[in-house]
Amino acid sequence: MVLDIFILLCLLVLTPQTVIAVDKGNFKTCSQSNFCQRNRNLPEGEPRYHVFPSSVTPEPDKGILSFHIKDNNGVTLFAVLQTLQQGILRFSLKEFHPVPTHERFSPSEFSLDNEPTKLPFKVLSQSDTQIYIQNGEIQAQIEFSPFQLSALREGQPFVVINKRNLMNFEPFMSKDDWNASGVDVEGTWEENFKSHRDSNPFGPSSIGIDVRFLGAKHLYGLPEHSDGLSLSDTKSDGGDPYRLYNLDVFEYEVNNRMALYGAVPLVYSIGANGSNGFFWLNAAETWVDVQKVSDGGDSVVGSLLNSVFNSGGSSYIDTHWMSETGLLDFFILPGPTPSSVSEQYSQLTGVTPLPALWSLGYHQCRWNYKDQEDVAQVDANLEANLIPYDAIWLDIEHTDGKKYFTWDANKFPDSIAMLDKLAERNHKLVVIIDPHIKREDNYRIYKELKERGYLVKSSDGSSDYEGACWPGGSSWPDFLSQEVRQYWSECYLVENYSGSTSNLHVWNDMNEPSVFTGPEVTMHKDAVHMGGWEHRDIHNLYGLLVTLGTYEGLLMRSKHQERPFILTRSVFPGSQRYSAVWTGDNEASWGHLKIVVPMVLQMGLGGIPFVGSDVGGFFKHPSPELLVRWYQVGAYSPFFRQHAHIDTPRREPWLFGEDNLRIIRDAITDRYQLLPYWYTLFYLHTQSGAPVVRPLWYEFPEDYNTWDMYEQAMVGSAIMISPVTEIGQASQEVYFPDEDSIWYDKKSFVRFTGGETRSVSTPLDKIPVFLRGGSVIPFRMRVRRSSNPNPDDPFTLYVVLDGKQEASGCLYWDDGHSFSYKDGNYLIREFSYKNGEFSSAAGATSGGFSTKSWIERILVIGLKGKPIKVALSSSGDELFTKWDLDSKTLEIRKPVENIKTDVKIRFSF
Ligand SMILES: *[C@@H]1O[C@H](CO)[C@@H](O)[C@H](O)[C@H]1NC(C)=O
Ligand SMILES: *[C@@H]1O[C@H](CO)[C@@H](O)[C@H](O)[C@H]1NC(C)=O
Ligand SMILES: CC(=O)N[C@H]1CO[C@H](CO)[C@@H](O)[C@@H]1O
Repeated sequence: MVLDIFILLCLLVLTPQTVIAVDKGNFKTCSQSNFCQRNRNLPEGEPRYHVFPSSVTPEPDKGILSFHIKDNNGVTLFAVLQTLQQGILRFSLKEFHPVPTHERFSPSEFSLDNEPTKLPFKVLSQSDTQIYIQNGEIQAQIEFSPFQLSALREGQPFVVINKRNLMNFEPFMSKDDWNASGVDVEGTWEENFKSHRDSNPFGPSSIGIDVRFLGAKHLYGLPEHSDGLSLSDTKSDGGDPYRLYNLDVFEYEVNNRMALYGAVPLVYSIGANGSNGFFWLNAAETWVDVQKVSDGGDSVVGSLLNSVFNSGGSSYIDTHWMSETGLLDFFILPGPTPSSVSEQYSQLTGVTPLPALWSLGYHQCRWNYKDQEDVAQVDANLEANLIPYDAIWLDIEHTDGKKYFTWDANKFPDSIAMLDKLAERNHKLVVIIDPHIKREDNYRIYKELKERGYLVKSSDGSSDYEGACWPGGSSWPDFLSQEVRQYWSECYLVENYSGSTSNLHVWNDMNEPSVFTGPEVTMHKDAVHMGGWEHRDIHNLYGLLVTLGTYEGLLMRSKHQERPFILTRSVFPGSQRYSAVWTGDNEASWGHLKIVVPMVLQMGLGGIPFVGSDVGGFFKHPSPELLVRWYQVGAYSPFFRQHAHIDTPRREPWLFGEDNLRIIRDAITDRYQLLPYWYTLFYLHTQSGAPVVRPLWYEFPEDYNTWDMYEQAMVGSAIMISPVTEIGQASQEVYFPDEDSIWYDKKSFVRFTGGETRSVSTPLDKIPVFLRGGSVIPFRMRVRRSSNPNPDDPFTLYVVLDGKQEASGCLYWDDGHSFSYKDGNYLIREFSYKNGEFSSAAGATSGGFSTKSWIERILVIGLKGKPIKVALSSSGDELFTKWDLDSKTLEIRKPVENIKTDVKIRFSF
């Protein structure tokens, strides 16, 4: 039986052409999920939870306020409110009495970067009905009956929890007690979906809460969905809530709230109260309803109340969070700006450490480069066609029978020679390593995992869990266990991974985990992990755990000398610390191209900045026009890789004629020239958690025209992209945000005024990219074979002036691959132009990196007029300049002999 289903599913998976779109019947709707129904159908406004006033125990010095909450059935819950840094509030809830029959899982250990710092609070008032405390600039108020928690700033609430009394906490109890409580046992205790039965041995234990964002007009976040950026009202359109349950959704659709590969239960609001965040820390299946309420937004009174954020009066957005099980644990991030929300979130879950510079270059991938000869050909063709690239990739066919950490000896007889040959020209190899392990006794890794009891167990708790994936019958390592992760890490050591060298890097795919024979193409929820945890408890965390094991392995391999590069498909809060991510198995269609920017933005807001899409679309064959336009989007995505399904025709850039090749090469060239800027943005991310590519409203929260935009995006704070995502589009409307801003076309330097929408012509070779007045942007114009053949190559600076004839910006630089920056081996340059003087100075924390790089060119864009003299301020020595009358740009040649030299240049008019 199992085999039949397996063969059927494999056929489906292997012959995509026969299937036009996602088979929705394979995936649950809320009405097919018992706990989602139970929570979604709760009556609004019926008080069910009350705080015992006498149990309220403030411990202001420790930053902990604890109390008991009683439900209507006499169950007592234990609640803790913690006051954290930057006004962050953390609330958690678990059973107290009666003693639960099972523990609740918390992913904190893996998701949180550190134990958050608790700060002392002040009790402002306390009575029999409420307690009111102060945490930095934020207040928290708990009302006792019914239980309600509000977060306030200057005494004005911005987020209210349990306003609608949708809080729900199903305590773990025996089957008899559950039955006695009057709720149907059918479907609550065990559940069937298609041919799959979930034994749910511990019974219902779902949790839920409603969260109101006062004054909010839009909510964003909840990656991963193939949807626009501003979350839609899930209650008004009769559809399902947003679902967070990591799944391998074959041929996913765009504009859809179905679950995808990753889950980050985090939202940002924007509106009258600026921007606030809410982070629900739970690794079980989760659904989130969104309801937008606008009362009086358009009335006169409403508009009189408008703040600088032009809120539209007293509108608000209600959300309802529902998880199948786990600790009820959430954080309120007070903002009040989008960048403060992302900073607060990154303080909790960490940041992406500085990536290796090469990983920001262009990646050439396909399922599959057939053999060593094929790899050599592709490498030679990239070089012959003058296309810089950093890595070539191998998909599952490189292995011996889909047994990872092995090679197909016929196709790759000398993988080490291949790796070394690539390394000679500074190219890398990335290979796929998936977590499904072929059940074959002569496969050493399987044998050892099995013998050591390292595999996930099936619901009986003793036999190894079995399912089908690429190799056929497979089992899955139990990555929840530190010992198992340690084993997995060691597999990456060069001495253990035969045919590998340190030039091999890693791609962890199928880590949702994808199980072709499992319910919804994933692991059964009643499968058992170490410590008796069910897969249900940890599901959304599994992919992160795989990358954690890999990350530690790659660190170990280099003896902590080299920054690991890992690409993952599945993510959870904290994944950003280990891996880059791509948006999974998309398809070659204009609709999928259009959804790339919002998906990249969503992931970045979710704290995971290193993200991109399969250029060209994974399934199906792109037209040359679609492929070219996709390269133009890819070149401005943080992660830039072409990839394609095994059944598609080859699509390397030189296969589409000279003109298309030239345009694709230009896009890739743009990427390489801007690498210093990209690298600096990743550095800035490590400092503040700011996404690298971000929504317009993130930079311009007060320009409400941007709040509903997602096809345009900011790359850092200095560059705006408005990529073409429609067929035959000869021109497009571009909105230039912020009426105080000035913008310049990146190539022609044509000037645009902020606050206006303008039509821009978009022939195929045009990428609409605009520079923001007020910025200094570092480039390296000499494009080589890859990102790093000549570390001493010079920099070029674009000094892009704003309306006040000012600009500022910075450059972060180091060796691009090691951890020596941690010992101060880096440089930071601060650039500015003000009062007619350009200056390059060491940044406050500048380190001791030594380099021969110099500044070969400074291009000043937006000068009011041609200066009569440009000279070094110190010596008065005049510099060689060239004024371009058409574009009104001034070029200064070879102004600085070393990038590290402090210099001031005086402009006389
Ligand atoms: C639940 O309890 C009722 C009696 O209250 C009993 O008739 C029924 O069989 C029980 N159901 C289950 C599934 O235990
Ligand atoms: C890796 O190699 C070491 C040393 O040769 C060995 O002790 C260890 O068992 C190997 N581990 C794995 C997972 O292959
Ligand atoms: C802190 C703050 O300004 N809160 C406001 C949030 O929005 C609502 C509705 O507009 C106001 O009533 C609050 O005062």
